[in-house]
Amino acid sequence: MFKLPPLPYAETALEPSISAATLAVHYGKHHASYISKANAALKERPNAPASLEEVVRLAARENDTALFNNAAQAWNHAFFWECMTPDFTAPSGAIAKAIDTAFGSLQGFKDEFLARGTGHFASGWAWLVADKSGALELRDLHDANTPITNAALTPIIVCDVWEHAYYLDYKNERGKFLQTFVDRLINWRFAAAQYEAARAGERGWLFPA
Ligand code: MN3
Repeated sequence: MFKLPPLPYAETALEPSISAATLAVHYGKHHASYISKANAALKERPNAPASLEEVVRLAARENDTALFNNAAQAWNHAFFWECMTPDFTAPSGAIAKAIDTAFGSLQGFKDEFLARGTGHFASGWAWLVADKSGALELRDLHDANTPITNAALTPIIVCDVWEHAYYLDYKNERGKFLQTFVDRLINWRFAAAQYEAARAGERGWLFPA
């Protein structure tokens, strides 16, 4: 049985970029529901792995759609909360260099991430991922899909581009939400720790057991 992990900040902490009303529903209802539905699906699988990461991979391998969708959404949302902070941060050190190598500059990263996220059709997630060599790239994945099913990739940053992530605050303007995300919300300390894990061949952030 998995529990809804605590948010790493108060529901009001990201205002005005993300309102408490959005977080109350997004975290307290949507994320909580993915966890309870994943737990319900796991009742059908008495020998399921103990870690959510392994549950997601098992469900993907076996095409167990109900378990995969809910377990992956439970994981993706917990990771997404960690990718944001009320304290303004900026990339420095190794990840700053990797951003410059992959995108030309921080502005280049912001522009490409925004274009990926706004260009993504319908529900999904905009990811910054690293491979084992430390090269960064963007992936936009549909619905519940997640890079943790790809052993070659480590997730660095994600932004939820499902409408429930921004509709209360930005209505239909996903681009404005993504602009705020890249300009103000990204937790570059967390991103740097993920990046170091990727380069060291370590697992990075894990869903709380
Ligand atoms: Mn969501």
